[in-house]
Amino acid sequence: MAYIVVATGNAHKVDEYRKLLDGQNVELKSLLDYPAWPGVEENGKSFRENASIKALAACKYCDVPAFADDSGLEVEALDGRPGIFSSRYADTDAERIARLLGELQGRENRRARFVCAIAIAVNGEVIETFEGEVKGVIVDAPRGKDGFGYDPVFMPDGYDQTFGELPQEVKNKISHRAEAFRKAMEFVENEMAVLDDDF
Ligand code: ITT
Repeated sequence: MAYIVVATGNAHKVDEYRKLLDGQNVELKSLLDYPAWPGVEENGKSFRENASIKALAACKYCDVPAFADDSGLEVEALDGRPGIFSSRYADTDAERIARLLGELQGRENRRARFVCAIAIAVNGEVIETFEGEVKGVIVDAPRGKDGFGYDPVFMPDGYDQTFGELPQEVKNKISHRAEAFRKAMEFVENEMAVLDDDF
């Protein structure tokens, strides 16, 4: 069976992608399967740039088609922060959430969106990037134990539960990652003739 590498060391992302790929005739590996992976500096200025940097580095290192996801939370009242620095905002998920809630204390505007950029790299080249988003609000205190990152404080529009409370199947239908991935899959299916040798 053909396999593809998702250029992430984040086990939660791998889990979400594995479910999104359910039923496809492709095996998913991640950088967790490459313990000697040296890492790559995410020094891009946008989600798309960072996704491209990660996808390209993994494609070259693993010598197979790779895709990468750079994602994060943009908060309106913080002028879009933490944005591409969502992972680097603090050391642990609990600290990231505590810092976010601290910065939002007393702010009326709780609007935020999760963004995900996916880049696909084949034969040492980034061939396309895709973006997805999900809009919602930041709640006052963490709710729910599911998901990862900022999930317990993010409530998507149209729901009264956070991503930490909603079943993973629901998050995987409406999330930024799911939307970007749907676009990526559509592209791969349409371009299959070109990519057939590689996928
Ligand atoms: P890789 O670079 O190895 O993929 P990472 O976790 O560092 O792993 P990013 O650089 O893309 O990934 O940072 C994304 C951060 O944004 C992530 O660590 C979370 O804090 C947050 N984030 C992204 N998607 C999320 C989601 O679906 N739910 C909650 N938080 C999310």
